[in-house]
Amino acid sequence: MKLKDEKITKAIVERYMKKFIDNLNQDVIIAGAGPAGLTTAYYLAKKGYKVSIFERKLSIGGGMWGGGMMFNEIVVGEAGKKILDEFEIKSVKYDEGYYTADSVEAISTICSKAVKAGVRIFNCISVEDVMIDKNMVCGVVINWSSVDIAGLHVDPLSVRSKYVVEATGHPLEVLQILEKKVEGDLFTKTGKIMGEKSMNADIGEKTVVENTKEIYNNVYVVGMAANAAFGTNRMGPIFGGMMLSGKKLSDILIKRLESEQNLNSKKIEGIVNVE
Ligand code: 48H
Repeated sequence: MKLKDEKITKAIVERYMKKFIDNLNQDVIIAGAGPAGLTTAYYLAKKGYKVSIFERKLSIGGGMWGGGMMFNEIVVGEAGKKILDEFEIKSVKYDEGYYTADSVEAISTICSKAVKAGVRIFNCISVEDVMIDKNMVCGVVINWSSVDIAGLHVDPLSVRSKYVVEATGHPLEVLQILEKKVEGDLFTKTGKIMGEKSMNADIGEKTVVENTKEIYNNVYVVGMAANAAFGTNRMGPIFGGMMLSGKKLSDILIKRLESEQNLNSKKIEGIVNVE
C-alpha cells in the first residue's frame, strides 16, 4: 500500500478536532501539567470524571524532570512514598523518613498513568483567562502558546468546566488573572495572593497540603501554587507534597462532584425543588 501524505494530515486534524470537541464541557479543567496537576487529574479520571489539562509547554511534567538542580533524583517522605507505591514507581530508602526515586521514572509514570486513566492533556496551550458567570468561575480561556510567544494578536477560545484548578506552580498564572479581574477577594487572609516564602522543606511540605483548597468560587489551588497563594514556604526538590496535594484535591473535588450528582438526582426525582 502506498502511503498518502494528505491522508496523514487529514487523520491528525480530524482526530485532534474530535478530541478537542469531546472535551469542551468538563467536570474539571486543570491549568498546568506538573506533578501536582497530573496527580489531581489521575485520581479524578480513575473515578470516571471528565478532566483535561492545558499545558503551556510542548513537554508535560513541569519541574519534576530535573530533580534538584538537574540531578535527576527526587526525595519524598513516608506519605509521599505511599503515593509512589500506588503509581508503581520504584523508590529506595535513604534514611528514616527519606526515600529517593529517579525523577524521570517518576514523572513519566505519573504522566502515563494519568493519560491511561482517561485524563485528556492538551499541550502547547496556555490558559490566559477564566470564564465567569455571576462571580462563579465556570471554565478557562485558552490560546496556543505559540501565539503568546510570537506576540500575535489572535483571540482565544474557551472551554467550560464545573471546577478549575490552578496548578501552574510558582508563577500562579491563573490566580494572577483572578486577582486582577474578579469581583471580591480571594479566599486568603488578605484577600490577595500572599506570595511564596523562602525555603523550608519541613514547613513547606506540610503547608502545601493544608493550603490545597478552594481559593475563589469554583477555583482550587494545588501544588507549589498553593504555598505561593497562601504565603508559605517553598520546599525545594522534595516532591511528596506535590503528589499529596494532588491526592487531597482529588478527594475534595470527588466529594463535591458526588454531592452535586446526588442533588441533581434528587431534583429529577422531585425530592428537591427546581428553581
Ligand atoms: C498552561 C501553564 C501555565 C498556563 C504555567 O511548576 P510545576 O511543576 O508545578 P507543580 O506545582 O506541579 O510542582 C512544583 C514543582 O515542580 C516545583 O517547582 C517545586 C517542588 N519547587 C520547590 C522549590 O522550592 O522551588 O508545573 C506547572 C506547569 C508547568 O509545566 C508550566 O509549563 C505550566 O504549569 N504552566 N500551563 N497555562 N498559563 N503557566
